Amino acid sequence: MTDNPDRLTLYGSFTSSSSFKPMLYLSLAKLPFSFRTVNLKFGAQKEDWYLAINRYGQVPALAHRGLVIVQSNSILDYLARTTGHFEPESEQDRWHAREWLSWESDAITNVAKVRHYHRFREVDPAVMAYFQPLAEASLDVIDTALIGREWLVGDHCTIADLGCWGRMVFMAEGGLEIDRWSNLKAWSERITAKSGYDHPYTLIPKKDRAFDPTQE
Ligand SMILES: N[C@@H](CCC(=O)N[C@@H](CS)C(=O)NCC(=O)O)C(=O)O
Repeated sequence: MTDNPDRLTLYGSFTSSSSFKPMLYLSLAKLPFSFRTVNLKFGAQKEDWYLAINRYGQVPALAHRGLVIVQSNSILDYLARTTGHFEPESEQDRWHAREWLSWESDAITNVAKVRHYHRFREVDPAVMAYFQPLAEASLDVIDTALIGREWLVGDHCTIADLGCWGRMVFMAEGGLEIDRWSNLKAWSERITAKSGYDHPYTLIPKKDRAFDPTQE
């Protein structure tokens, strides 16, 4: 696939919650883009061609108009700024959404860790005993923040919702049952009901693919 520099190109993997976040944005916003798969199972993220794109050797990465953006929350920020979707209305709320993204990379990342240790890498039980309460505490924070509200910021779905939900989307694979958090569950159902939503294993292709929603 030859990448046109004016076309959004997302690099990612279907098992990756970090990849799901920008993928979800692009799918819900119905934007045209190209997807390039980076096979984590075979270590493609550490190959020279990909390290030249993402110095951290991780997915995702976004290429657009000669720029390369890495780190899923920076990508969400970039997409919101350049395409205008899922961006809060007021200046204060735009910062508020970005505060959530910064917090999620400290806190909800523990949900991703618990899932990773359940699903991909067996760890000493003491490691799990450390991360599990941190993961649960982050879900408690989201659940409490959603009392009496539909969305984390303002009155509509923003990058804060996509970033936080996207990172916790595999929580069940970590043994974290969503029924325990009723506000969080109702919020997730508002997101999953959106046109263009699908589970990461379905939404994120396993091979390179072009998405052209207006032509489909
Ligand atoms: N803070 C990064 C985390 C990225 C990350 O952890 N990516 C994982 C997949 S979810 C990855 O590439 N793992 C493979 C590796 O680290 O070698 C982000 O939000 O983009």
